[in-house]
Amino acid sequence: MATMKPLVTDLVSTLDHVPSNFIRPIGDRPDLQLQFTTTDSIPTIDLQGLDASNRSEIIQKIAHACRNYGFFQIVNHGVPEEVINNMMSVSKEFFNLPESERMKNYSDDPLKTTRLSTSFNVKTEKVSNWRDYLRLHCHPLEDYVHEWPANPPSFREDVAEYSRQLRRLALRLLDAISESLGLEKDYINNTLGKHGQHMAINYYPPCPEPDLTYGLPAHADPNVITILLQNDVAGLQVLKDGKWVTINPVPNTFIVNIGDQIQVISNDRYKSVLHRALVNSEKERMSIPTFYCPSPDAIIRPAPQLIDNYHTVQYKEFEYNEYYNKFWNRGLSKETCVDMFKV
Ligand SMILES: O=C(O)CCC(=O)C(=O)O
Repeated sequence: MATMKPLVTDLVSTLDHVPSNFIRPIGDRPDLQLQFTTTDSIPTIDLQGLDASNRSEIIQKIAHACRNYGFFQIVNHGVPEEVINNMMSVSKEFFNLPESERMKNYSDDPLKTTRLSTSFNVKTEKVSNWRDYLRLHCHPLEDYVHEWPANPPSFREDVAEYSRQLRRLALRLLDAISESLGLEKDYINNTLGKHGQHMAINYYPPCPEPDLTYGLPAHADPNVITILLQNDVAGLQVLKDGKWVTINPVPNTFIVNIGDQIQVISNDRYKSVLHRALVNSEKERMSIPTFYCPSPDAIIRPAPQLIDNYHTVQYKEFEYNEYYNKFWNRGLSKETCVDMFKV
């Protein structure tokens, strides 16, 4: 029976309606009329010269974007175009594999470090999302690469190279964000313990009724920063001053957003902002977020340098593990997880 198929990818060819478990309540549905009419966007920051003469100017731009948007796009980021193209092609090839081949990687256990799954957390959620995803842990690479899919044949090599490049980029951005807060360059780096790096390869098949469901509903990211690559199909929206702003795809550009842990470390100077993914009836959409994270045992707290009489302490201290488990088990929600850790 078609509805027994676990992945949306394998359901879609048999459907001309969205099954009832995907339908959002009225009042919580995307407004597709508005989707492409907005001309607003997020700042674009050119990283050329970040490690040399333009550093202070770029850091000021980063501070402005983190304070006012929680999101920015980057160009001249140093990741070779070929590495990006290989990552996108091998991901598409993976989702085009026969169902039996893809399903070798399937699991609905959020604790598994390599898994193909669907929606968000099928064990806890009431309404499903129009998304399949392959989730991978990427750092340290040698601990995880052997778990990754062996098919397509170049998958491990292409994804490993992309992960190395993205780690380098994430570390440069963390240094810059640290400095933009007036902290030592390595303050955030040192807070993260052994560091973690995860990746999702999100696959959103065309949807027969995209006005009834989401690829992913509004949520903020639980990690430190996210660096997202999207294919040439729009769908990502960011909340800015109460309005949803569509981030149209620009080739060879990454979208960076502040996660909840920077909101905590910055003692609320920077905000982890709600975003969501819409689907459409014509084209498959793909997005590949790299989630840069603390190690599970890292202790997270507001930086003492950012606490004073005007900025009283906003969060209690916690272990990242505790935060991350709460995030996965409570479901995606407009009430961000970070509020549960307020003093
Ligand atoms: O598909 C997108 O553009 C957003 C993905 C996202 O927010 C996520 O995977 O957490």
